[in-house]
Amino acid sequence: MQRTLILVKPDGVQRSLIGQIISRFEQRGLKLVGMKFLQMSQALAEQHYAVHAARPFYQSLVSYITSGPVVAMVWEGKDAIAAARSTMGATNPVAAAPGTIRGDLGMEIGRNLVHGSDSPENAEKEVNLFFSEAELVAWARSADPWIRE
Ligand code: D4T
Repeated sequence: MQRTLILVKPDGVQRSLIGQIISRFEQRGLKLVGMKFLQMSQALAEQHYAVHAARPFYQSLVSYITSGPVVAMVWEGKDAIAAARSTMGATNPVAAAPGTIRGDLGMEIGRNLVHGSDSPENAEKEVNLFFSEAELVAWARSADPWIRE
């Protein structure tokens, strides 16, 4: 079973899209095991986006992600990372397929509504950055036999 960190970014919160975005992951069949609402500090944003520190868009990325509250979630499932990323759509919403979160709701790469971990290594790091193990809930979902073979 895999876990992935998903963020509803400040534009998703400000545009009242939290519920819609959560629904996409929930309806897909991923299982929610952790959730919190917070405003990211500069330090947390710099840690979260450390891999992009040398990129030209880094400063605007950090100021965007710290500009308002975010919803941080951990979703669990078989191939959760790939499943979540396909639900999110391509990084640039203009290139994202219709039916994906970014393809349906976004227009610009700098306002792309959601973040999702891109590898098991990064998922583990990112989950640990936002959540302690005690904040993650192990629970049995009654629909599981209808979602997983
Ligand atoms: P995140 O990390 O937000 O889930 O996005 P992706 O995994 O889909 O994309 P990424 O790591 O390549 O980029 C991280 C973040 O930077 C923004 N960005 C990216 C940007 O503002 N301008 C750019 O040219 C690129 C490549 C969008 C997502």
